[in-house]
Amino acid sequence: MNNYNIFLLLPIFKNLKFLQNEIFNQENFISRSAETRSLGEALNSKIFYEKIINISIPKSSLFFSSTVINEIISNFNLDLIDLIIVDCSLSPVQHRNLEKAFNKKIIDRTQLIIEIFGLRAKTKEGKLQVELANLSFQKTRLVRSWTHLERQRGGLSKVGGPGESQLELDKRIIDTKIKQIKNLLITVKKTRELQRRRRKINSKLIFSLVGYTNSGKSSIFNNLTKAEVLVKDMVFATLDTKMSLVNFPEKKQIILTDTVGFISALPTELITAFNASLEELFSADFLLLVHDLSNENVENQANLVIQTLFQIGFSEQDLETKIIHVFNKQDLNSDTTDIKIKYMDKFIYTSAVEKNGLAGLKQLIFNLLEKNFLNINFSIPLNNQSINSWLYKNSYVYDNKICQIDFEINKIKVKISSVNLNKFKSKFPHINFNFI
Ligand SMILES: Nc1nc2c(ncn2[C@@H]2O[C@H](COP(=O)(O)OP(=O)(O)OP(=O)(O)O)[C@@H](O)[C@H]2O)c(=O)[nH]1
Ligand SMILES: [Mg+2]
Repeated sequence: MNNYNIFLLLPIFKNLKFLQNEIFNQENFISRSAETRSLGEALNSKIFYEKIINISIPKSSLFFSSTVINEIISNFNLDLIDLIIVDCSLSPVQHRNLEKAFNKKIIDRTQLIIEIFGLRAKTKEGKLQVELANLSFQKTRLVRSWTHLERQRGGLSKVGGPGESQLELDKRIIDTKIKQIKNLLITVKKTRELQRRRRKINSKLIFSLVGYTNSGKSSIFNNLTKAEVLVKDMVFATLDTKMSLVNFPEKKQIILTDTVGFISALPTELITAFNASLEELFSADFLLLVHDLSNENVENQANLVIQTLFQIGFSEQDLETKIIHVFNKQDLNSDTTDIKIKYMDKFIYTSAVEKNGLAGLKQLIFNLLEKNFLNINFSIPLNNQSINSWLYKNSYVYDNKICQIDFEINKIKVKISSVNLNKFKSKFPHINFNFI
């Protein structure tokens, strides 16, 4: 989808009963509509017309009332439009009827997000995941329209017909494709697990940048790692997880990962399909939750991210210990007095663009890293090269002297991670040491 002229229809609901936590309400309307605009533009297209439509009860057959539809047809020149985006979830019936009424291609919010993910996916895994999401979405459409046809036939569901067999055939084709993709993704998942295990063996702490789309995760990632991940003022700039080492004093290192951004009403098809990427978050020792302070809806966005983390399987205790809030874009707004967010145990303010607060963020990470290290005094038989070189390779040696009492012994003081200390103990069980 490229260079389309888009007509954006933004429903706003008067009756909160119909919100189902995903549609517009008066409270978040402005930031939600700005977000949808950027979603539309993410298709490399132009928002040509835009209309806010007040709705009290959505019509089951057309979503909008026929008065609204006629008004749109007579007030706008639809010939200039290639695509209509309706910012909510449409049922298959509403979708089909609206396309007929406007005689235009229509997509709803779920399709829009899947479409953008499709444009952004670069790796084989990313592409497979988007295809899986798309097929799962199509499948629900087929099943629902099938139910609809059954109802039309007055409940004679056992009687077959040409429409029925075509639908069954389509459904079978989709099922086969879904199975194939799932099998391919299982292989990808196994490789990831292997990589994860290897990383754990390396005993480096993993910090994952998570947060709402466009909050500045990649900007922070690039600043801390000197990598060059695409940074852009657009939603879902990052789709595929990126990973890089960050160096600290005393030869310490962490692994930093940059991940896909979250958004309100992220289609469940996408959450399921992107499970493999999202699972990557579980190996994180800490989650750097990046917030965009310049967005007036920052509190809602933060709560949504936390809610999504719950949804994918993090426990309350995980989040309490793992979350570090990073309030980014401080250059645009430093007033956070009204923001109420959970798990505020650890937090920091940054501006990735003006490079403020990044040294503080590194210090915060370093302090957490320090907590994970132990100060040990080893007593090593003099000139035992293998133990010496093991220690120099796997720990930070800050003192190495011949013992003043027993001249056959080297006293080596190090900072070592608990994982590496355990390795040392099993490799060299006869060596004495004490904690400093
Ligand atoms: N003023 C200001 N702009 C920032 C700051 N950090 C990031 N930005 C801008 O915000 C936009 C989004 O930044 P990204 O780093 O791509 O955000 P992201 O969270 O990785 O976004 P997705 O990958 O799309 O989820 C870019 O235009 C950045 O230049 C900041 O501290 N201050
Ligand atoms: Mg990014």
